[in-house]
Amino acid sequence: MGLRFQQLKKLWLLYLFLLFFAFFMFAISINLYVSSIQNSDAQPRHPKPPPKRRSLWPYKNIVAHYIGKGDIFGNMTADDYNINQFEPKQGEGADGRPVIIPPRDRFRMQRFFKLNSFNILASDRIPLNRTLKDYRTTECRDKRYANKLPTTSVIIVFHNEAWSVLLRTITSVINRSPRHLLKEVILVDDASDRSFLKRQLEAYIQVLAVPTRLYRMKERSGLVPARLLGAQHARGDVLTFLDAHCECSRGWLEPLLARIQESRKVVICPVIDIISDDNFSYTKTFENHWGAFNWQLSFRWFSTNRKRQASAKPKDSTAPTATPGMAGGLFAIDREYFYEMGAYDSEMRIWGGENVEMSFRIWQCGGRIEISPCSHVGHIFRSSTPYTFPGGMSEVLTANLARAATVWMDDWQYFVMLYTAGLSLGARDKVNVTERLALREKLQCKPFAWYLENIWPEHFFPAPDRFFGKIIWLDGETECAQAYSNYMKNLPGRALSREWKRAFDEIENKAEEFMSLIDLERDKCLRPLNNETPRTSLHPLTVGDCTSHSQSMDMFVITPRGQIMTNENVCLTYRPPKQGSLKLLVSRNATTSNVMLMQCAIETSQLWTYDMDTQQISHRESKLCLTLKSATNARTQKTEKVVLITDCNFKDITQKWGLIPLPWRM
Ligand code: UD2
Ligand code: MN
Repeated sequence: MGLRFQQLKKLWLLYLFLLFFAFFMFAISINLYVSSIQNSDAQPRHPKPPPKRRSLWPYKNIVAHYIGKGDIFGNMTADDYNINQFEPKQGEGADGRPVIIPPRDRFRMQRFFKLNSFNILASDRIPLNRTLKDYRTTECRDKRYANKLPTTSVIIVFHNEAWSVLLRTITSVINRSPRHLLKEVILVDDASDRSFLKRQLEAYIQVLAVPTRLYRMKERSGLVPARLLGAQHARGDVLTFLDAHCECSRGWLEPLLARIQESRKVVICPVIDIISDDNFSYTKTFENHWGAFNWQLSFRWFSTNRKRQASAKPKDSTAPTATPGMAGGLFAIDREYFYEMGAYDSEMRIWGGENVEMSFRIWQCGGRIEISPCSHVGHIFRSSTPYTFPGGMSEVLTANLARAATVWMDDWQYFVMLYTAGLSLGARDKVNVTERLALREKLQCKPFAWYLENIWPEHFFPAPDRFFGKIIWLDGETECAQAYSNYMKNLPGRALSREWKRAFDEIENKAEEFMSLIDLERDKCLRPLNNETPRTSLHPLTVGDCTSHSQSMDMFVITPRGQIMTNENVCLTYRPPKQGSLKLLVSRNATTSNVMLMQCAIETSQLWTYDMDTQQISHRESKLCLTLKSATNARTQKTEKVVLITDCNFKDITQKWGLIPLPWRM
């Protein structure tokens, strides 16, 4: 009897163990599955600004996002697609706090994520009027605005937006805007097919405290045609555009309207805070962010200090900052000025490009774009697109970008077409932009060169007084390296000139010859050590093959002052390793290099000189030379070639570099 009991007990234990093990494996596989659908990468997408937190280094780049590929709705059914599970719980998400989904709902949460590319279960638990903190600085809170400000129509366009998210956007607009300033809310449905966005939405908006009207596009067109339809019906003095997944925080509207009252030629944007796509927490971002575009014309945030050009008083922390580019979704503009300036390019479809076009157009045609630090609006940044892209995602996006580039970028249109994935010079012939060119003529807009020089002087694009091309390592053996060294060594007066400009001019004369001599297999070009885009943090450098990767970072722009820049606003930077916290950063990169690619700033650590006589590139301040060395990777313990700076020695073959220009304009 005692024996049977013992055996039974063992069996039970085994059974329990197996059960536990099976559950464990199940949980792991679910997790793996979910991360696999969330991490796939493909097309470029809008980046979110970084949350407000301290960093070790004052300049940093902003993480960008990539759209997941694959079929959008996976195993979702029509019911899943049309179901509205909004069920608010008192106090959930209050003050912008995150929502925690109970374990029993985790699987459903992951399954439904794909429908909107955000965690709809979290949103469905938060009341429409959830509280947020006051994200403004004391100065902003204390600022008094005139009682009589222009009125505004808030225009929200959407395609298949989730119910709770759309209505929370509208509710936050109504609850946090002074009633006398908010003329109306205008919704434009870009041919959604979710059932709750039909009658149910129509009925809901009837009872709102502010007149709210809904217009529908006859067929799916994109955010530009939808916003144009909304604008047509607007009666407020100012048009305020918002995405359909935002939350306006306290005091968001007055600074925008006040700035337009001050100057009707200002297009004014709020600070865009982050609503988490995962738990719907609201995170404040830095107020001193501004934006511009990379070589592929994707919008990017930057955080280096800019002069607050908008204000007469130099130290007014409430004054807006001028920004060369706008994110595109959230801004206010005087209604008449919107039309005077050519509204939008109505040929732009679905998504993308319109923010590029508007940024260039407003600045080049005499207006301004600014960000008001006192206006905070949260936006859900998603890492993939939840909706369909009729016409194909890259086709639509490149057609929109080709229109913007052809109309506004003059010589630089060739640059973006040559070096942008998806665009080619042929893209130019496919677009008909006659009307937009006539608009540019009518408004007597300034050239793109003016925009770069005056509005975005920190830019990292090529320019007539800059070098653009590859930096090749002159190992002394390849034909190209030899031809280059010989040419340089025989230039009269070369030893006296340390001017980059002189070098650029001399090289330009021989550009074609050097380019034809480059041997893609044997010549070695300066480039980042790792293959990823050095957009975030710091990246060590090496030399590698000189193949022209369209998006890669082995193409450099050198300014006459000696900044060596590349795409994404990163610059060749001297990082002395023994400097307190800097040491930590360098060692995290797991090599011993003291030269990195990192965000450009006007800094002596980023200024270099070129000696035509010895073909050395040296760091101006320390007078150390750029050298190719073998180093041990601290993490992998492998020996790899890294570029760093060491004492100069004109005989040292590992210190010789050549500039090979690439064409960038016609
Ligand atoms: C950003 C902008 C967005 C727009 C876009 C470039 C922010 C916060 N957002 O991307 O406003 O400028 O860059 O084009 O700056 N929509 C339609 N029809 C469509 C596609 C989109 O109505 O065919 C709506 C959509 O429901 C949303 C808005 O347009 O309300 C913007 O779309 P998004 O949120 O997918 O764009 P986002 O934030 O990635
Ligand atoms: Mn959006």
